[in-house]
Amino acid sequence: MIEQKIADLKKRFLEEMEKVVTEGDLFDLEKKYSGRKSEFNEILKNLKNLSPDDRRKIGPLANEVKNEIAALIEDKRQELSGQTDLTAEKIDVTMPGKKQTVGHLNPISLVRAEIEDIFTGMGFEIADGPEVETEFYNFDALNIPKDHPARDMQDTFFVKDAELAMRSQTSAMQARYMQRHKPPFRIIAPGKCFRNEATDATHEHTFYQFEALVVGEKVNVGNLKHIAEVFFSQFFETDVKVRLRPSYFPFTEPSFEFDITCTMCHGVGCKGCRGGGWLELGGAGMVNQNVFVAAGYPRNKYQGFAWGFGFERLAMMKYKIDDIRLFHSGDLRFIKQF
Ligand code: FA5
Repeated sequence: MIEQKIADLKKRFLEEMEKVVTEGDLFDLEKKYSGRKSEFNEILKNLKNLSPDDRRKIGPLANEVKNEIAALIEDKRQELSGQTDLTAEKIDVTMPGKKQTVGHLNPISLVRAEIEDIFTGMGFEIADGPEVETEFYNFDALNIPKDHPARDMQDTFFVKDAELAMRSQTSAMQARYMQRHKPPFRIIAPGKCFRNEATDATHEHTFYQFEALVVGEKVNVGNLKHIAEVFFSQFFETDVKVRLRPSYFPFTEPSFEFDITCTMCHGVGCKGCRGGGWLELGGAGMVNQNVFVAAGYPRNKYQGFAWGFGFERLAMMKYKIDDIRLFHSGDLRFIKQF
């Protein structure tokens, strides 16, 4: 009799299982067939009232069916939860995306990345130095005499109560680097410089320069000119010629003012170069032997060239920007163009 009851129960369970659609249905079914108050549990509870013989027969059968039901319920649960996840994770690939606003790089950063790219491509290393400098590196090691006007408070920002200055030129990196490295080497040193001057369309109190310094036993002015021409031609993506005019810097001998052919008219003369065909770019020269000595090298063993150009000037030429003050203005109308 009991065997029949168990068989019926199982049959009913299987029939009802067929109809289970949701996790709620399954929950009810589980309660009905294997819950504490289920018919099945009643049967199990009553096993103890059976004769030992019946108990031996019915006990294992009841347990078997009980486990079978539990396993089927578990399988169904897995199946249903899998389905639920699928619907929850459904992605509508046709939905339009959310627009992400992307920031813009300041043209100075663009120019810097490009300069570094071109020079590392030519085997140069990038050197970095402090923006607050000692007077030694900013002036003394550069052969700048104590009474030189650049040391005047009107030109340089000094740090109060300390023999420190805000670096007024990246040339301050020259002796710093040379004290730690032996020639031959070629580096560029890009970075911020500060000068105590009134700002106008072409001057800022805070601006960027990049120093080039190439030292070896046979470095000459021809190397300076050639490397500069290769660099500028790549940077402006056009054929650029370099012109050196005599000038004076305490840390170079000879010293040059450095011009390049106008990138718009290629030297013919146009509005951009005020008809001259040339654009003035910065200072350059052969490293003064006094600088080598200050950095700890023997006199007359090495030769080197150096230059210092302003980033802003290059960015202004490249992107046709007519006021240097725009770079640090924080004006989004400006920055969003890059
Ligand atoms: C120098 O600073 C030298 N150290 C350059 C040098 C290096 C010569 C190595 C020889 C050997 P000068 O003061 O001319 O030179 O500045 C060089 C460039 O820095 C300028 O041509 C300009 O592009 C930029 N610059 C200088 N002052 C400012 C300023 N106030 N605002 C923006 N750019 C500036």
